[in-house]
Amino acid sequence: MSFISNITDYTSKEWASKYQSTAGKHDKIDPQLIRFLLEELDQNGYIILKNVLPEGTVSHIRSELLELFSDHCGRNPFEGLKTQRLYSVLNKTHCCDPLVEHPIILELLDRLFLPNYLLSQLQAINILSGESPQALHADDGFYLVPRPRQPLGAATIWAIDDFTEENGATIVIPGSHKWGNKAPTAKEKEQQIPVVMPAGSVVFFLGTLWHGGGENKSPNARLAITAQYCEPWCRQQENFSLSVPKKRVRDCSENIRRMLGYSIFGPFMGMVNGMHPKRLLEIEEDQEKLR
Ligand SMILES: O=C(O)CCC(=O)C(=O)O
Repeated sequence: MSFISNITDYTSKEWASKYQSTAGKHDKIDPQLIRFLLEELDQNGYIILKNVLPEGTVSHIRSELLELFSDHCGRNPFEGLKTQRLYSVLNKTHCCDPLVEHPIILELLDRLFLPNYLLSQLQAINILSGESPQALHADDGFYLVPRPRQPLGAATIWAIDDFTEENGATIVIPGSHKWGNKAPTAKEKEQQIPVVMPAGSVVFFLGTLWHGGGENKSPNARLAITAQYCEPWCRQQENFSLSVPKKRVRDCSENIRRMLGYSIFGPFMGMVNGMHPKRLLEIEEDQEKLR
């Protein structure tokens, strides 16, 4: 029994025979563009892709999301006392799905993380007029692996309204993804810049980058969608196994099902009753046919 000659032999083996992995099967993007973006990402910790979404898509998403927010704002300054957050987005609308699985984003994630990386959370964030700046943080800081290190997660923030210096554009500290465990000093905070970009654009950044929501000094709200991703062996922030019913999962694309956790990280992390989790979707489908 010596097929395991080192530790990666163990984790790279996928035993599932019926449910072959669908990782990396999305539309391919020009490799030169991806190489260029990865270099910039390595240098600054973030990249901005401008005008990715057509205007019609942006206005459809805006009107759908604005219907779904309640009047409630955040419960603490981190959530934002003048910020509306829409959680459990996948249970409420599928209008953000194309953003979650945008081919450029998946192509970048394919290069950064192991196959069958996961969606960690999806939410819409509406920063209202008068909101204060959010505390700067690094999204994968809850994985208690000492820094500096490779990111264990990455995030997108899609602008559904224009992001401006006045209306709460996300703030980033370029290069801070390379820092150690310490938080930014007052001097280092002087390097922070707002991610100014038109509606329909996206900022993609590594989980190790220091960033936060900006102060909204404008009279209008700033709407955004954030999808965050993590390595396939890390715990997701949103407990999708408990929160998204199988019926709802079946309405999602294969990419999204895989990223919700209907996939395994070799040899068998993510199993259900010793089997591939996709089997659950099939069982439910079969039961429905019998009804
Ligand atoms: O809304 C933003 O621009 C950033 C929000 C953020 O980083 C967070 O809520 O963790």
